[in-house]
Amino acid sequence: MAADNHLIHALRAASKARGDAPFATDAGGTVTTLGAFWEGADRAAAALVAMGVAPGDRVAVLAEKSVAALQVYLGTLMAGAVHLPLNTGYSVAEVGYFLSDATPRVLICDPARCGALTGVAAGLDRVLTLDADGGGSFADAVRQAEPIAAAVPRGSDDIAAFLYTSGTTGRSKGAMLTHGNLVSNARALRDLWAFTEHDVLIHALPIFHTHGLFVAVNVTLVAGGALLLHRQFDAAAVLADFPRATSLMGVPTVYTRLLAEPALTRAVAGPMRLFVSGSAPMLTDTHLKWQARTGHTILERYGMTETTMITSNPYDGVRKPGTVGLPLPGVEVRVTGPEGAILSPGQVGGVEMRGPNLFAGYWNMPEKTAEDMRPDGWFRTGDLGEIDAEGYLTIVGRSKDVVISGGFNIYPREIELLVDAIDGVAESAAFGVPDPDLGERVVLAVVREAGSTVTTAQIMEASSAALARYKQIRAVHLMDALPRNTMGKVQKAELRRMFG
Ligand code: MLC
Ligand code: AMP
Repeated sequence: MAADNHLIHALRAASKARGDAPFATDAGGTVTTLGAFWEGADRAAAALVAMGVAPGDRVAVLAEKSVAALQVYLGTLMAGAVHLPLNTGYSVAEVGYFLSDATPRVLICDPARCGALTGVAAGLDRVLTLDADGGGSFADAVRQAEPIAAAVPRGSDDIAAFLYTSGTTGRSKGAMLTHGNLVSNARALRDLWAFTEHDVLIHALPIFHTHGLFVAVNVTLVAGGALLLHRQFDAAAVLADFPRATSLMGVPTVYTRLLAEPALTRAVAGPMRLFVSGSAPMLTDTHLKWQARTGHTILERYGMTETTMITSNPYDGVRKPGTVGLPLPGVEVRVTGPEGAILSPGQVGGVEMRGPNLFAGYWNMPEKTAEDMRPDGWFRTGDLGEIDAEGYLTIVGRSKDVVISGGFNIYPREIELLVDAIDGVAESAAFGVPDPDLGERVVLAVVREAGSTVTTAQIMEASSAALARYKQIRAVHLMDALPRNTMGKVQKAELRRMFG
């Protein structure tokens, strides 16, 4: 039996004896010290245990970014339970799927969303509210709880979190991440990116994904640094924080939107220490514009939900625009051909990785896990890439049919299944086309049944109710037939060429 709680031990070590140091400053300027932050997390843990949450139970959270929401994350870990964050933009039907698949014991949700979820949350033990200003029934329970005496012991192989990632079949898969996965990645990134207790990170990303939670929050905590919390990304507000920050993490859209701000100058950005980008490919053009405007070279890294971070450009050393850098210490990366042969530098193939950051598998989907995980521990990422002579990886495409819009992944199959079910639709194909702001946006080609009068507006309307906003179809094109190859497979590249 583990004597300690592996992840909490790692995340909390740098806070010891620094209780008065600032940890989080929210949009209203309220500062929470490290001491107050952890005390709140201790109380959240006790409140969850008092509600009957036991080791291994899932605690689902659908809440806006706030200090209290971060305390729920850590409190859940301290209770020995599994953190299950959900995108606050999910539709009721989407949330219903996650609740039925992960069967959490408790759901903590934004009061604005809770009412509509009554039906889909009916099977849960408890549904509690938490708003971004620290109110709600869960917040009340936290205030009344005595701090937990000690975190429930958990070892490195115990599950810390479920993060849902969309699937090629249209059904999302719960990636199970262990305490060991998250500890190894947080420490590796802290050391690689030289994060210390003097760092102040601007945090304007959602906290229901790897980037905003396990990269931004875990790295800051493990280093003992501080966060400037933004409710959501607003370019002017982020820029206004540069003088009191050291670092920023963003998806490429964050950087292109900042570049559109006339106030972004070398003088404003100069004192910052580090700009990190990831979650989607950054154009070399954006790298070069950022260098010219600010004098800084963006540090691009690459990762995914199942693996957290895999590669990173160096902090000291050459950051090569267009590449995602070198494998993190302890992580192995290789590129393979269709038969699994390892390819030489410069050859394009499937990117595979192996390391302490690789997840434990998909919840309740052993067959899906086996599809992507080789018996010797190598994981097929589904990305296509090449490694250069110096070991830098470049992502050149994806073998999986996914659209990445503003750093959010969208699986076309999920949209096609919905649209195909609309009366009058014979078949559909969803695909991504380039978008100057979001990188890619979703477009749909539809073939109607003979005699059908269903309109593009009706198709957009029928699908929008069931999907989170970020997955919405931006344009519908009616066609007589979808372009197919001789195997009968829809040619999405051809559709992109026609409508891109
Ligand atoms: C918002 N919208 C999007 C969208 N974000 N549509 C498509 N793709 C997106 N990413 C919708 C809104 O609902 C709105 O719809 C309209 O687009 C315009 O909204 P906006 O106000 O301009 O967008 P904004 O809210 O500013 O969001 C843009 C963004 C955000 C880029 C800041 O999408 C974001 O925070 N992305 C980060 C995602 C992320 O953290 N990914 C990491 C995954 S982890 P309407 O119709 O209402 O006007 C991972 C692993 C790794 O990938 O390596 O990190
Ligand atoms: P997700 O499944 O949401 O975690 O998204 C992971 C995917 O995002 C990866 O498989 C890549 O396709 C993509 N990705 C992440 N970082 C980068 C990057 N720096 N460059 C290109 N693609 C990236």
